Amino acid sequence: MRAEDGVGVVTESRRGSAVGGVRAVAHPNIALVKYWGKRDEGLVLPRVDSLSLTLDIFPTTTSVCVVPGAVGDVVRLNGVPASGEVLGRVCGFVDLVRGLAGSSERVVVDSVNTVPTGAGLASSASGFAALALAAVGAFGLEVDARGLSRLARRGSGSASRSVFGGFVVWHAGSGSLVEADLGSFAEPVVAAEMDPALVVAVVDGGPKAVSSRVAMRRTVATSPLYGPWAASSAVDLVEMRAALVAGDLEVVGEIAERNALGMHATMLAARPGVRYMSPASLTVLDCVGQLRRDGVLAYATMDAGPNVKVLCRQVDAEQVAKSVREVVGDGAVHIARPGRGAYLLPEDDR
Ligand code: 2P0
Repeated sequence: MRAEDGVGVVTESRRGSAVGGVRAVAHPNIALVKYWGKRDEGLVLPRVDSLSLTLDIFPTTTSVCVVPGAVGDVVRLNGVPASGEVLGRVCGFVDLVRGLAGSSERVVVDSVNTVPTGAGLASSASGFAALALAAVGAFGLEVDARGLSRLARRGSGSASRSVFGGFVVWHAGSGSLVEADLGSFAEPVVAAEMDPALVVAVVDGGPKAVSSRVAMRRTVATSPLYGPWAASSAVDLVEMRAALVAGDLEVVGEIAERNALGMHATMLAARPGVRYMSPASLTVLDCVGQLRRDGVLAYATMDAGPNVKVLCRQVDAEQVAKSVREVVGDGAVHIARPGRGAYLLPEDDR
């Protein structure tokens, strides 16, 4: 990234080396047209456009404090010092921001994630969106929303979408790697008034057997279904945008469900296959089908894990949650509504 790409120069007066640093909040998002497969791993460039809904639950709050003279970065997640791969990933991201700022100063990163332990929901989207916003503030960089989305993308692809609230599209970018890097950002999409809710059915909160990074790589490299799914996903995106403009939540749900099932089909056909759906996931899918037969607008989507998210109307959310609760046994069920994009906490709130 360069200054002319939406990232400005350091403004000394705004640098966040104050006590407490700069603190930012971001929420998770759930893709209704999925991101699956990278064109370039280093730049985190996707092969497909995706479209998501930012949620109003489970925010991540991250503070970044520049510590002049410190010899290394310190990263704490929920108060516990990070190590290994997680530490490396966060420090690698802060290195990017340091590079933009022309700084070599070290930081303390404190990130608090409110996803309940074992909720089985990815926190990388909210985590890197909050980290990106706090880090650019701490290093005194002027970054516009597009630049922030491109930066968050480098931490985790889906984080590019959590920069914004509501329905969000993430453009894959095209052309050379340099051009695609510039063109791969998220932005809000036009949508008519709707009352969407996502009922999150946690059927298994355990760690996933295969990380989404590894699963994506394997799917692109070996699945004969990946190309056809990517092509159909481009059609899904066009139709999804039209359904959002029309405010037709039924069609939004139909497209989201077919897109997710198609994504899981690409993984099942990878060699060796990756199966995130569990018997309990299928039970929830059956429940969603029954809700529809009973006349309730309800459509399912699933990500790189066994948990199922059910898109419905807010007025039906309690009923959907009750039906899902009856089939998830010990699992938990959460109701989410559209949430806002990443934002800074005011200094007097630090
Ligand atoms: C999505 N997922 O669109 C898709 C659907 C999971 C399934 O984005 O490798 O954690 O850090 O760019 O963003 C999960 O992938 O992956 C994801 P990286 P990320 O929400």
